[in-house]
Amino acid sequence: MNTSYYAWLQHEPIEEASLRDAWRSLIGTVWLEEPVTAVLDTALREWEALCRDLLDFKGSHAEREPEGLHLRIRIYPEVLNFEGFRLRHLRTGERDVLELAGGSETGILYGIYHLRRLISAGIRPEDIDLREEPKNRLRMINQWDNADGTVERGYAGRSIFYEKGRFAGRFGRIRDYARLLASVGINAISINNVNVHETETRFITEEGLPDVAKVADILRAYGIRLFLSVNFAAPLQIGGLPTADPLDEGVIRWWRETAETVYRHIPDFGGVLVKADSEHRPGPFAYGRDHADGANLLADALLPHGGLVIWRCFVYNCMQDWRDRSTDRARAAYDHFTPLDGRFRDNVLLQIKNGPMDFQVREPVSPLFGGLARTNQVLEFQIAQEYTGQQRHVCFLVPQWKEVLDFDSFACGPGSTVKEIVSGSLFGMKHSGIAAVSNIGMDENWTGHLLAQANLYGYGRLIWNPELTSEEIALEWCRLTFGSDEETVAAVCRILLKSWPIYESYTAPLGVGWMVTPHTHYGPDVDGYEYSRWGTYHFADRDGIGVDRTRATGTGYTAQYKRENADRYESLETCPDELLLFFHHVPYRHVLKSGKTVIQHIYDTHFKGAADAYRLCEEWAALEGRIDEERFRQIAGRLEEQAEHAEQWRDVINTYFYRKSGIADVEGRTIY
Ligand code: GCW
Repeated sequence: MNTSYYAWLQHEPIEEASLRDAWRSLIGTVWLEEPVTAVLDTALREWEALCRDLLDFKGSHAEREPEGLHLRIRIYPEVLNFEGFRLRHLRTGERDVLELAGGSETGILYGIYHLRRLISAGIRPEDIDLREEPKNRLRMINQWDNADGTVERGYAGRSIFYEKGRFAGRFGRIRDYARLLASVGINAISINNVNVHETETRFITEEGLPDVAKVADILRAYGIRLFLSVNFAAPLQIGGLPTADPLDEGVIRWWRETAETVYRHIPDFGGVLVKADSEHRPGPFAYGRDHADGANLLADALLPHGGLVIWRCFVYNCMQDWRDRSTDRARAAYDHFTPLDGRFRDNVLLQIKNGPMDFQVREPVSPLFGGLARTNQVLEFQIAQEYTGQQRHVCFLVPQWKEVLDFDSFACGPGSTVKEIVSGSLFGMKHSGIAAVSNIGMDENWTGHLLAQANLYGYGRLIWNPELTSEEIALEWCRLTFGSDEETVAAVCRILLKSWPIYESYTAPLGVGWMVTPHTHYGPDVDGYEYSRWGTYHFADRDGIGVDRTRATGTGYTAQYKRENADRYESLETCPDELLLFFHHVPYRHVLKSGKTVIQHIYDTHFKGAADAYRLCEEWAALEGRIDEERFRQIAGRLEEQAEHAEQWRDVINTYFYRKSGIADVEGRTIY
C-alpha cells in the first residue's frame, strides 16, 4: 500500500513533541460509558488508529472511569441531533477529561474523525470546545458502477465492487472506501449505476441479495445505508409480468413482494434510486402514466419498511432535431416536474442535477430549486469530472458547488438559497439532502489524479457544513494529505483554488458549455454536438454565438426563475458575463461588462488559460523534494498532460472562432 492509498487518513505522527505528549496523555486512555455496538466498535478502532497514526502511541481501554486524564465517550441524545457530536475539554475536580458526546453512535464516530482533523491541524487540547451537527440529513454518494466491472464516466480504473458480472468480493477495499466516506460524514450510498443493465436488475432478487447484503454489512459499521439503483421495467424483465404499468395490480404486488424480499436480507436497506424515462431508460411514460405514478408505486412498496425512493429529474428529449430551435433541453426538468409538485408520497425525493443541462464547467442553477415547494428534494452534484477534465486535469469543484448552494432562488423572498432548500428548512420538507456521483475506482490512489481526492473530501465536508469556505476545505485537505510543511500546503492550496477558473478559461466560453468530443466528453470538438440529437448547441455562425433563452425572443427558459433572477438573466445589461452565452445569442463584437468584446474575451481567456495551466507545472516542480517521490511524480505527470492538452483546447477554440468570425486578435498572437 503506498501513501496515496491512505488519502486524507495518513499515518503521520505530529512532529511537535510537547503537543504530541499533551495529546497522548489526554486521549491515550478511553472510557466508554456505553455497551459496544457495531458503529461504536468502529469508533473505538478509529480512536486506536488516531493514536497510532498521529500520536505514534498505543492507546488503552479503561474498565471503569479513570481518575486521571482520559477520553470519555458517551451518547447524549437529549441535547444533540442524531448525527451530531460535542467535543469538550472538561476540568471537573481532579478529573481532566476530553468528553466526546454523540447524539448517537454515528455521532460519536463522526466525533472521532473530527478529532483526527483537529489534531492534524495542530490544535491544542485545552482549546477544544465545539459542537457539530450536519446541515443535511441525507449525505449521499452515487456509484455509477456496472456489474461487468466498468464504471460509467469513471476515470480512476475499474469498479471496486464488481468484476465480470458479479460482486468481486473486495471486502477490504470496500471497507477502506466506507472509512474514507464516513470520515467526511457520508451516510448513504447507492452501489450501482443509474443505468441499470440486465445483471444489476437482478440485484433485488433472492439470488442477488446475499451479495448485496454483505456490502451492506460493511457499510453499516460506518453508519452508511445502502441503496440500489433499480430498473423500472423489472417486473417485465425479471418478474415474468406482461407489463410494468405502475397502476397495474400485478405490478403493484410484484414491487411490494420484492420490497419484502429485500428487507428480509437487509433490514435497514435505504431505498432505491431511479432513472426513468431518461436517455432510453424505461419509465411510466410507456404506459401513459406520469412520474408521480411511477415514483409512488415504488414508494408504497417501500413505505412499510421505512425505505426511500430517490427519483431523478434528469428527464429530457434526447432525440431532438437540431433544426428545431423551439425545443430547449434546459427547460425539460422544470416542465416535467413542476406540474407534479405536491403529488409525490412522503418517502419520495426528487433528485435534481445542480444545473439544467449536465454538469458543465459553468451553468446556471436549476430553476427547479425554488420551483418545487411541496416535494422532498435532493441536489445532485458530480464529483467525477466528466466535463471538467476527467481527473487528468486538476479542477477543484468545491468553489463551483458553493456557488450553487449559495444561489438565491427568491422562492420565499430574499434569502431562499439552495442550501436552505436542500437542507429541508425553507419548505419544511420531511426528507432532503445532497447526492453526488463518485469519482473513485481501483486505481491505487482511488481517484486517478491524486488532487482529485480533494473533490471527494471537499464534497463530504461541504455538505456537512455549507458554511465552510473553499479555502478552509482546501487547507484541511492539504494538511491531512501532505502533512505540516507549510510551503507545500500553501502551494497545493493555491493550485486547487485557481484550478476551476483555469479549466473554465481554456474550454467552452461564457457558459455556453459542451464543445467536447462526442461520447468520451474529453478534449475539444467545437461542433461535435452541434448537429446531433442531444439538445446541446452553441449556434455559432459568422456573426455571433450563444443560445437565446429569453422570454422575449428565445425559448422562454428565463421565465422558469422567480422574478428577480428571471429579470437579471433576461436582460443583456444585467446577465452575468460568465453565463452570457447560456442565455443570449450575441454578436462577436458585443461588449462584456469587463469591457472586452466577446471575441477578444475568447482569445484572451484561451491564451491566458493555457499559460496558467503551464504555470501550474512550474509551481508544482518547485515542490520537488518536499513531497514523497511517488506522489510528486504522479501529480507532475498529470499536470504536464494538462498543460499540453490546454494548448490543444486553446488552439482549437481560437482557430474555430477566428475562422468563423474573421475577426483578428488585437494582440496579433498565433491563431491557425
Ligand atoms: O451526462 C450524462 C452522462 C451519462 C449519465 C447521464 C445521467 C449515467 O454522460 O453517462 O448516465 O448523464 O446522469 O444519467
